[in-house]
This record gives sequence, C-alpha cells and structure tokens, in this order.
Amino acid sequence: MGVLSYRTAGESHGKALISLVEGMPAGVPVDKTFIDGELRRRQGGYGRGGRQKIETDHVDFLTGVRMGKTIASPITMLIPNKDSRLDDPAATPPLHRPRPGHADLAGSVKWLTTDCRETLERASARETAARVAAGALARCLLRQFDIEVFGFVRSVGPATSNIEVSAQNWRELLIARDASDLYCPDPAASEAMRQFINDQKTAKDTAGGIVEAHVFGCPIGLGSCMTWDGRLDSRIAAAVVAIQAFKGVEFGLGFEAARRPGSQVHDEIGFDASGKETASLGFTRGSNNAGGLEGGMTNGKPVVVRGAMKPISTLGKPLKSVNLNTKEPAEAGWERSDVSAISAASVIMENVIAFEVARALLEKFGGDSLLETQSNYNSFLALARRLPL
Ligand code: EPS
Repeated sequence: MGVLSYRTAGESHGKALISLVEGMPAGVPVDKTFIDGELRRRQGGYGRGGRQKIETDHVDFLTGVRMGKTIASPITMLIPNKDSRLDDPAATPPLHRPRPGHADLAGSVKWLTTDCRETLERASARETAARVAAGALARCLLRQFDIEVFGFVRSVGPATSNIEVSAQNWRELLIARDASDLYCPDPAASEAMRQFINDQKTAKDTAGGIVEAHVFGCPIGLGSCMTWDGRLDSRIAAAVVAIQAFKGVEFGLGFEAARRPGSQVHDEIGFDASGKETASLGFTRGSNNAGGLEGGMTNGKPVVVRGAMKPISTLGKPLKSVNLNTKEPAEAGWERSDVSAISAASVIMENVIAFEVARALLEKFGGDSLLETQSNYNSFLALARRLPL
C-alpha cells in the first residue's frame, strides 16, 4: 500500500525489535537523537511497570542510512531487548490461563496451543517501540516540509483536560507536556489523572484513557477521495486502532458531530490573502470540526485525531478465566505489566499518524530524492496559488 511502507518484527522478550522502512527518498537527514528521544518518551509516563527500568531503547541503523542521510535503500532499525529470555523456558514459562482483554485466548486457539506465551510475546505492546521508530523516521521527512505532530494525553479514566490546542499555542503546550509525567500539558488534569492511576494501583486494577494528536502544516490535498483506501482518514484510523489496546478513533468533533445539526458541524469557508503563502493557501475556516480532513483529504487545517485505549488487560487482581488444559475455572494469569501505559500510547499514536501523513505526502509528490520531492511540492503549491489556471 503506497510508496512508503514499514514492517516490524520481534517479540517482547526476544533478542530485538526490528523496524524495516521502505520507500524513503534519498537525502533525508536522519535525526537519530530525535528518534531515540521518541523511544525514550515511549518508555516513560506515570503508571508504567518494571520493564522500562531494564531497557534503554534506542535504534541501531543496520541499513539504508549513510553519513546521517537516507540513501533510498530499505532502512532497517534494530532496537535491542536487554530483557531477552525467549529461549529459556524457566524464564518464559507457559501461561495456560488467558487474560480477558488480551490476545491470549484467541491466539492460543488460532495457533492450536494451550500455551498463551507465544501469542503474548508478539501481541505485547513492546512491539510499538518499532512503530515509534518508523514514525519518528517519517517525521525526519515531514520536518523538511514544515509538517509537525503534537500528541498528548487528553484523559485517563474520568480525569479529563479541557485544554484547547491551536497552531499558535502548541509549542508552548509541548513544553508543558514534556514537564508532565502524564504527558498532559494541563497540570490540574495531570494531577487528577495521577490520582486515578494511584487508585487503580491500590486496587490492583488498571487504567485506560484518551490520547490526542494534532498534525500542523499539511498542504491541502494529501490523501484521496477516489479510492476507499486512498482516504487519509481511513489509513490514520487503521493505524490508530492497530495500536495494542486501542478500541476507538475519532477525528475533529468526532462522534459528537452525529448529535448536532449540520449547521453546527461544518466549518465555514473564507479567504484571507495574507495566508496565501502558507500551506492553507489563504483559505480560512470558521472552525475545525472536520479535524482537517474532508473527503479523506487534508483541507489545510490541522489534522486532529483522538484514540481511545482500554485499560491494560493484565490485572494485579486477576479476572475470572479458565485453565486451557483442564477447562476448569481459574484466575487469569499474571505477567509483569503496567497499571497504565496511556502516556506511552500518546507517543505511539503521534508517530503512527506521522507515518501515514508521510506516506500520503510521498504519494502526492513522489520523487526519488528529497530534492525532487521538494521541487514537486513547491511546483504544486505554485500552481494551486495561481488558481484559476
Ligand atoms: C512493554 C513491555 C512489556 C509490558 C508491556 C509493554 O514488558 P514485560 O512484559 O517484560 O513487562 O510491560 O506489554 C503489555 C502491556 C502487554 O500487554 O503485553 C513495552 O515496552 O511497552
């Protein structure tokens, strides 16, 4: 699908995770410090478990990068696992009591085994480190087009921030977000979120939440209404619900739009010539309820996405399950896990969305080298500014 693509490989306690990115043009400066920084952010956040004290996630570039720049060949990034013990049966014992909410039951039946271990090793959210690496690499390309992504935690359980994000204030909010161990730029809401996570920890329970991402600087016309799978919103939605434990996605006003009349939903169109040189080409909108996407295409307003993450399915006070060998009732198995990984989820969502935007950017503007892509991008904008042609 598309010119730019990525695959991941690796188990939670295998030797390493691998991220393989194909289709990146030559000449893109690769900011390893930024990519490693995103990996470190993914490891952080309030409510995480013991694993993150063991790992120091970073990428080793095995292929595709020469002297800090891409060379158009496939890019392989390796993220070593320090806690590697997959071939030691004592250290990775079989698990016969599937956890409700996890991949354990469906995967064990699917692969005709009663040991959930092999399913859970790949289903584990540890794999998201490889997705973050791919997305952060894609952001190295997006930066060359002044496209930036900002993600944060909107809510944890019932604790919600009402903060408004705009193209004017997001850089300030980013500083506040990075000062918060909840990855939420709103200190009062962060405190309420922390309290909720503490309560779940005491109760040996877990917490989920809602994360939000804004993409700034997209030109009009990324994605396409011509095919169902060319629609950028469909791709972003797929990438978001493909994140472990994500159960929902919405754009802009989201599900609330279904409750309102059209006059209170659609973003009225205006024109301000002073914005002609920007990616919006001067078109203004009274609001951004569409979340920057109309007809599956970017419309010049920020792309706004929210994803809902269910609570982690490994509970300290296990739910009812059955032993897959005996079919007798049993408590679900316990594995070291997190009380909440919502802050990490915000980093993951931000980066998988970035990859989809980069993919759509390369589909529209193409090119084998960054220079060629930039030239195509600039000539498109020049034509669009001249409309009517
Ligand atoms: C994770 C690493 C895992 C889990 C978590 C995410 O490490 P370990 O299993 O060694 O503790 O903490 O995985 C899950 C939430 C899951 O459902 O499997 C990570 O690096 O993000």
